[in-house]
Amino acid sequence: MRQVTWSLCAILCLSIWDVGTCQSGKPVPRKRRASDEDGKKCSYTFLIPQQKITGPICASSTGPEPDKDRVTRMDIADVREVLSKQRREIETLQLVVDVDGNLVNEMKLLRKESRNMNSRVTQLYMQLLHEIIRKRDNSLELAQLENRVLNVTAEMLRLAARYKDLESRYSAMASLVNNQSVLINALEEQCMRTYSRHEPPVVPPLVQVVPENLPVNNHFTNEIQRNHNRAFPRGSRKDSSPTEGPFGFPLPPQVNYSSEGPFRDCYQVRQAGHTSSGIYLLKPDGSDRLIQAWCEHGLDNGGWTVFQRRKDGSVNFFRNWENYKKGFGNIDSEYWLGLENIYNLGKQRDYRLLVELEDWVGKKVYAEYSSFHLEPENEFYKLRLGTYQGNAGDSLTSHNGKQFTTLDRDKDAFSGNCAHFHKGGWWYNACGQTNLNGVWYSGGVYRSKFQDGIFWADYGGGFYSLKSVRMMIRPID
Ligand SMILES: [Ca+2]
Repeated sequence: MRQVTWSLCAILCLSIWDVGTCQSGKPVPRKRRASDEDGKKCSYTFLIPQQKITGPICASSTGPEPDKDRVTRMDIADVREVLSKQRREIETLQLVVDVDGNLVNEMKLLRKESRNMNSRVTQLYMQLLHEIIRKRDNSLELAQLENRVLNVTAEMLRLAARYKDLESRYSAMASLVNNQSVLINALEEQCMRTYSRHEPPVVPPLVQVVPENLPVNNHFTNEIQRNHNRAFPRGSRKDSSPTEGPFGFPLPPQVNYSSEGPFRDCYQVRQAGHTSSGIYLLKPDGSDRLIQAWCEHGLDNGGWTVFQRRKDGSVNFFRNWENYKKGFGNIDSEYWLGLENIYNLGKQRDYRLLVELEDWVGKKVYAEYSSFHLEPENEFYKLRLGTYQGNAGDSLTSHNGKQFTTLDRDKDAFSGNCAHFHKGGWWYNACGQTNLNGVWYSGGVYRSKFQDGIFWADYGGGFYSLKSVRMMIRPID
């Protein structure tokens, strides 16, 4: 029974094996049957070893097979050999599969690494692109700067050429001027020679210098102070302070401007209650013009209308008739109120005139005239004065009754035009003992061919130019 079982197992194994071998087409010469010539079917012979039968016998329906189909030990050995060979091949294949698996992993790693590398390369490419764009912008900017430098350089060259051209033209002009100066000098000399041959030069007589009144140092100061104490009886201001001038004149006030008015004169301004000196609006009776004038309220109870002031040489007084008629200058500095305005003021009522003079050591003197007014323009603003009192000396009475003369209108008693010699406008005689509209010289004594400074002959002489001057009027009390 055990032998039958083993035989069946062997046959089963062989049948499985032969199915595989037949399907793979390998020849098995000793097991092939005659009917297998077409190679598609296999048949097997079952070999049952001889054994001693001790039980019932199972008979095959087909009967015993011939010997040629029996499986031998050799066949089994062959089968085993084939099996081991197949196993080795399977192992080999397994190894190959393992190797392939490793390769796949490596490939995956490589792909991942490749993706990273691609990302990195893209990033670097963008950086490179950005850098290229930046450099290109820098290049453009550099090119623009270079163009600008070139333009500036060209402009500099053009200016240099222009400067050189101007320089040469200036040299030519300077040479021409020099030649003309020489020519003018020659003509002047010729003119003077011709002039001197025919008649003596027409020059106004110099006013007499008054040595005792020269404002020099202590002697002058004491003299003036003494004169003042004697000759200024009204004492004007009771509230004089140490900061005021020697005659109670206040220090230069701050500019005060009032929009009230207009008033007929500064006396009316004072009567209206204004006590601050400054600029006020006036409109004299019979005049259709509003004017501004400086009202002095810090002197002798105030109410003085200032129509002329010199203090620093800031205004040119060598002007024509029209200027002197209408007025000029700055009200808070040097100015001339205008002949027509002075005429209109003076015809309102009876006025007196105060002339205030200051020398270069800070001392002030005055000359006062008991009455003052001007004739109308058709009388060329003839000066009308009353009697003198004061400590400056009377240098104005000699001008009383004289008409006004300017550089373009000669109404003086001199053969020439006094305004030309004294460089101002005034009621010149022939020509003058005073010239308060002359040239403002700094320092007092001045050098000039003619007496054209701001002088008051009786106070310093004709060659001492005063530091400051004011002329003002107020109604007679
Ligand atoms: Ca004349």
